[in-house]
Amino acid sequence: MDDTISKIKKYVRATNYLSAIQIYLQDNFLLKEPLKKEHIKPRLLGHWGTCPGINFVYAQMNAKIIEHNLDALFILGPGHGFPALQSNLFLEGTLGLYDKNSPRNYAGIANISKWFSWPYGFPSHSNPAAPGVILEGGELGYSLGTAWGTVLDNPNLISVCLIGDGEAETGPTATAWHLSKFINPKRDGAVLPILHANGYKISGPTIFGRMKNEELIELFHGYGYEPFMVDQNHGDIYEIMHNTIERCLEKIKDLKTNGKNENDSYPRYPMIILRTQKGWTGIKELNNERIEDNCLSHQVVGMNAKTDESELKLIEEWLKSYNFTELWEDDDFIDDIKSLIPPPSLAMGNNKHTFGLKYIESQFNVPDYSEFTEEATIPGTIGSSSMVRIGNYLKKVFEENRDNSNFRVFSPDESYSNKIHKIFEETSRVFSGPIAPWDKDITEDGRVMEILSEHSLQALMQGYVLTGRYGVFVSYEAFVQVVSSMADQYAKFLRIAREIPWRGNIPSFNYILTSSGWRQEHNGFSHQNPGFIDSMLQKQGCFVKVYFPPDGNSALAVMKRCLESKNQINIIVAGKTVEPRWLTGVHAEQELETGLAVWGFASDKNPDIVFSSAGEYLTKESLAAIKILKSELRDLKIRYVNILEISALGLGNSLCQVPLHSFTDYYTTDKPVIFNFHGYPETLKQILFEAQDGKNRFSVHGYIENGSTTTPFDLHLRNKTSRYDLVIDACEMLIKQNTIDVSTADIIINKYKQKISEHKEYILKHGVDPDEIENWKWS
Ligand SMILES: Cc1ncc(C[n+]2csc(CCOP(=O)(O)OP(=O)(O)O)c2C)c(N)n1
Ligand SMILES: [Mg+2]
Repeated sequence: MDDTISKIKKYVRATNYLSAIQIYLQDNFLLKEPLKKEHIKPRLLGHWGTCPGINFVYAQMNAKIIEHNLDALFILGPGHGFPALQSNLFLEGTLGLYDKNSPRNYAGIANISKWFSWPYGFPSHSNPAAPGVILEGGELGYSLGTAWGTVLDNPNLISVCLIGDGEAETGPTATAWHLSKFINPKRDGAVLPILHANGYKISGPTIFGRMKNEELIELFHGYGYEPFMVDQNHGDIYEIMHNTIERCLEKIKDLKTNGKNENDSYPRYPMIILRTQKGWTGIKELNNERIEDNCLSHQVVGMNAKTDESELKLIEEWLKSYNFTELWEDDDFIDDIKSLIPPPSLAMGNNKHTFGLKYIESQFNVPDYSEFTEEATIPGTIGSSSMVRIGNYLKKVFEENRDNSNFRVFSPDESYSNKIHKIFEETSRVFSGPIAPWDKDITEDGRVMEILSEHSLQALMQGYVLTGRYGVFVSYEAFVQVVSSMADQYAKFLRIAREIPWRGNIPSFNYILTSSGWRQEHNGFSHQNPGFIDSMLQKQGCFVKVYFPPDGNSALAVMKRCLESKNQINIIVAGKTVEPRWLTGVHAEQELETGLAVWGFASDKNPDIVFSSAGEYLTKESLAAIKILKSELRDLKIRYVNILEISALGLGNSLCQVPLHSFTDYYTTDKPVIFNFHGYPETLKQILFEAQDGKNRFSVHGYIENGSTTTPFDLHLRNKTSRYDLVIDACEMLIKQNTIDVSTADIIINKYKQKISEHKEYILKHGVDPDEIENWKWS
């Protein structure tokens, strides 16, 4: 063992050196000549403090991977420690496999150093261009949840997750500790969480860093883990870590063989609390301030090295302290170090699970949905619930992939309330804790992840799909906003990953946003927020697609399309209430081809005005408005255009897949268009911006942040998306166009203004919408 420990020490010395030179040097990489100012980069960028701990863990894991042939991947929470990760990828040779400029020789060292944090070079944080990386590490908090997602249905995988002690203060990390309670030791792999208690974050101490060892052990024991302390103050930390990882691996093996201990509520997974000094082995003191073992080592130490002789000297002494030339011979690392490099198939940076579908052999069956479609040949007559349709279909998806074990649904306690509970005829919610006889649809081998933490679900699903499996995240529309920022980080990761040729395809990340604000009139204002799609539609290109199926049949067609797609973020906005059916399965498929369609049954040739809508509730109001106008103005010619899909590129899927039909094919060149949009009007306006032709002919209605506990129709009135508001708007537009005269228009406008005030009186008195609204039908 002494021999292994001494090799690990050399390995870490080498990676510490490489981490540091990436931050500082643009030349003289092996310090063959005395360090001069011109060797220092003009702009010093990077984070040193966290690097030594990362290097320490990576090297220790390599020794164990070789010893036990482990299938292990590495998830780095503090992605700002990228110089360390890069050093390890370089040393183990993975980087050279994917980047021809970074072979394991002097030219490779020069390349990673010169180009680290350099314009058009390597980014400063871990990123998708680095092999093995499946987490954009810039926004902290998501490593642990992502790691648990990777091991679901991967029984032999161990995901080593290094969590910063600052990162551990975040909400998403706090909740992710609980994810072990949804892990089935036999069916799933294991995460080995390592809390990197280096004591500091950017500019101060961390909560965990200042807790006593006993307090930390009690905390994590209470969370359901078996915590192991690895502390620099307890002896040779290299030896302690080496032995501790061994004990953790034994513990994981024991859990997999024997399941949870009968004294425990949940499977008790091991975790490590690693106390190292922040900036360990770096500059100890500068300007009479403590640097090593203090937050001042967080970023670049000696920022003035290029101009200040004494700082330059300090840096030279520090770099020389690693004696790198002793670790490097014949243009490669010495044998002691190379002996700790796992074979490429086992190297953490090259772990097959981190390449999406590239090396994953399992099949995923996306079944036909026709058996779930409903009769809709007479549009608008009978009702149906999109979410119930989707639930029926998802049950079949589970059925058809029973043997593949590569599909899961992720939902914050809402499978029932979001009406997809049909899936529980095929699977159940997973829970590895005690299950009471009266608990419904909960087993230890279910495939539905229900934890009331959108953060945990988002992270789990990221880990799951990035390792080549399939999923659907079903959320209340208003509360998916909780993970807006995470989804944004994921979108950034995906956007770059799509351009990296050696990364495999990734199953799409599918969201279903339901319990729409338009039918949250009973829960009130807090439950009304269509903002998630707004931020996601800022993502340029066509890898984020938002679908607004207008009814149950189209919801089925969209769901299938999303499950089949790759490398996208799909957002389906679908209601759960019973609403009119408009499209047959065939019509739904046709509309899906273009993403928007003129609905013939509601349209005339050569229209005077166009109505257009996205979202089932808004579609119903638009069609009801058309009916009213037709009854008031018999000669008026109207067209109705349904919008099924939107991306940042515009309405419809045209630019992404099929040739773009001209915008004017749908919306004419000069006629007024009244949009009724599910989300904020501004969201649609930003997409329509390029279509604006200066004629002021577009009027966009949508959610304008007026909500309360009220009736469904009153929500439309308050937001001016009701049929009456649309009729009034249409008349005003038609006056401007001289299509109708002012006096005719005024009569209609006043009539529907009157209707609006009568409605308020009616609901104040009766508490519900009038029958003509509640039971409105198209025909
Ligand atoms: C969610 C989030 N908030 C704030 C930051 C800014 N930030 C970057 S590094 C850092 C400190 C991280 O401390 P820790 O997790 O302990 O990492 P380490 O000590 O290993 O560098 C902070 C607050 C961030 N990246 N993400
Ligand atoms: Mg820290």
